[in-house]
Amino acid sequence: MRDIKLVEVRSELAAGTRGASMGIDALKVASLDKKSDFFTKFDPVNVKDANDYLWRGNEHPYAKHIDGVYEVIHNVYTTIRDLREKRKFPIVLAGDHSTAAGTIMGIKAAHPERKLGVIWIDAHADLHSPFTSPSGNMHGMPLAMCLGIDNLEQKLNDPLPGTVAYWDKLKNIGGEKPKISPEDIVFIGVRDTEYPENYLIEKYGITNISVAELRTSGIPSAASKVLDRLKACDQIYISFDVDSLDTSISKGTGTPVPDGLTLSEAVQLNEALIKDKRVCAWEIVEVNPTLDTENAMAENAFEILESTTRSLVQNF
Ligand code: EXY
Ligand code: MN
Ligand code: MN
Ligand code: MN
Repeated sequence: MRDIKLVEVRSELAAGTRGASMGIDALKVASLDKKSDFFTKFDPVNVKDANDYLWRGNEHPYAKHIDGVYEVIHNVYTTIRDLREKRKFPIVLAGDHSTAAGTIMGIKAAHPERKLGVIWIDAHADLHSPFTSPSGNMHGMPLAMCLGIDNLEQKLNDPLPGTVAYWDKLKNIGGEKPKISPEDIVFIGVRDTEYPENYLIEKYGITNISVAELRTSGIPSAASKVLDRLKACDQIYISFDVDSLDTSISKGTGTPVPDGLTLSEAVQLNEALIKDKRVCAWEIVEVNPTLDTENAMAENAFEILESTTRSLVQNF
């Protein structure tokens, strides 16, 4: 496990429901229930969250707690940048999905010369900005942050100047330029989007491999199609949002959506994707044990974490 570094960030400022910050510890409880020694093999880095902003009230309509979200994303960015500069492979356990923006910014800052591809396994596109978000929950915005996109053509909201100032600061973490390009994103399982996101997906021709397509083509060929779509990329980051899974597995996540991946599809998919030598970081997010009486989501998420890491180690 010499090159893998476990990174924990118990963020929950940007989720719609409370409890995502406890997802990491729910994973650890699940590992004990499964009598696994997984967590004994790592000395994790714990990134400082900013959840105390939840008690300060929110002055930012359309981008809730963006001041705190900026802080935690910047903390993730510096952590990931430093790890990647030391050529470590970060496996990131996070709370809400907003902090994936920091992971992307950190990966890019360490090797700006390398084209970065993103495989986004999620029920959602997470392409909103404060100008378009229907909820103001920033876990729906990480990809727009990294693309540097405001999407004013689809403007729905009028964020305050102070909110826009923070949004601009967020987009410029790790440098002014966009960290990724739309053609370097591949969605898998995205099935719950709003029209401002559909507009961007359409405008940039972003590929989305649906659950149905995954089933028809089979995981191995779907995985190679995804990796081939990113053939121009030198490095690839995989972001796994547990709400990509089917709601029959568990409701233990903030924004569950029916007709998702089965556990074995998710295991096989991540095991196949992570074998590509260009993959440089893997992240799992949005486990919320407060929404799940028997911790089923954490148990399934842990199985995906453990099998994906095993596949990675076998291919180092
Ligand atoms: N698109 C919806 C919104 O922006 O409010 C739902 C976003 C859910 C985001 C979760 C992390 O994937
Ligand atoms: Mn997400
Ligand atoms: Mn470099
Ligand atoms: Mn999601």
